[in-house]
Amino acid sequence: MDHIPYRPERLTLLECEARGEAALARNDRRRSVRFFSDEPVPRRLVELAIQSASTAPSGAHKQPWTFVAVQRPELKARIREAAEAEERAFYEGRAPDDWLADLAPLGTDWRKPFLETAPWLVVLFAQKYGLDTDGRKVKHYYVSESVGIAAGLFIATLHEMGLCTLTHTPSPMGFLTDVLGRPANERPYILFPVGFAADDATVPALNRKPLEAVAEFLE
Ligand code: IYR
Repeated sequence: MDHIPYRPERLTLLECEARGEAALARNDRRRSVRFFSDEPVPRRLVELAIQSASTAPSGAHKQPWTFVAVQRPELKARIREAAEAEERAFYEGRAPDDWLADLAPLGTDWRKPFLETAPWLVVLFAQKYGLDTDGRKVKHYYVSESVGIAAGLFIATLHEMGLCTLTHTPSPMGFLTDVLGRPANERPYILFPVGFAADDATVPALNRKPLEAVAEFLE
């Protein structure tokens, strides 16, 4: 592959800090949302968030992800029905007590109305391997790391755009493969409802760990 010059914007250290402060302030205002407005979101906005996410670095630049953006009400209803069946089994039996205790402050339960209220459900699939044009397998590397980074960029871009989402992982998520007719090389990674927050949306009053608790500097 050719190598080409790369000249990223060089800021002064003061500008670097100001940008960092601004990014922190903006990211610190982001919250996972479970109460969505049913206001439609233009497809172009979802396209932008997906394309932005797809700039993520990936193992050997294999870009091992597929985003499936669902707007059709009948598909959203099928996804809700299947997700709620799994969630019900989780909350009413499968979940260990300590897990339920950890979830109690979030106030979640098996009901997932947001899966129909949000105008879009974007399902991110991780490709365990790729397929070339002849249908031969292509090796993928560091798939969960790569897809996790793409998920982070997707969330950050939606937030930047004033849209909201939630990293929803009904477990197990195999039903998404069936409902969305995905190929055998893809496994569901995260289900993102996407939309504007409801006017009366609430979020748990949680705190973020301070810098000292999440970082260690060895200078
Ligand atoms: N998937 C369930 C349970 C759940 C699990 C975790 I870990 C969370 O951070 C939140 C919820 C649900 O969506 O309710």
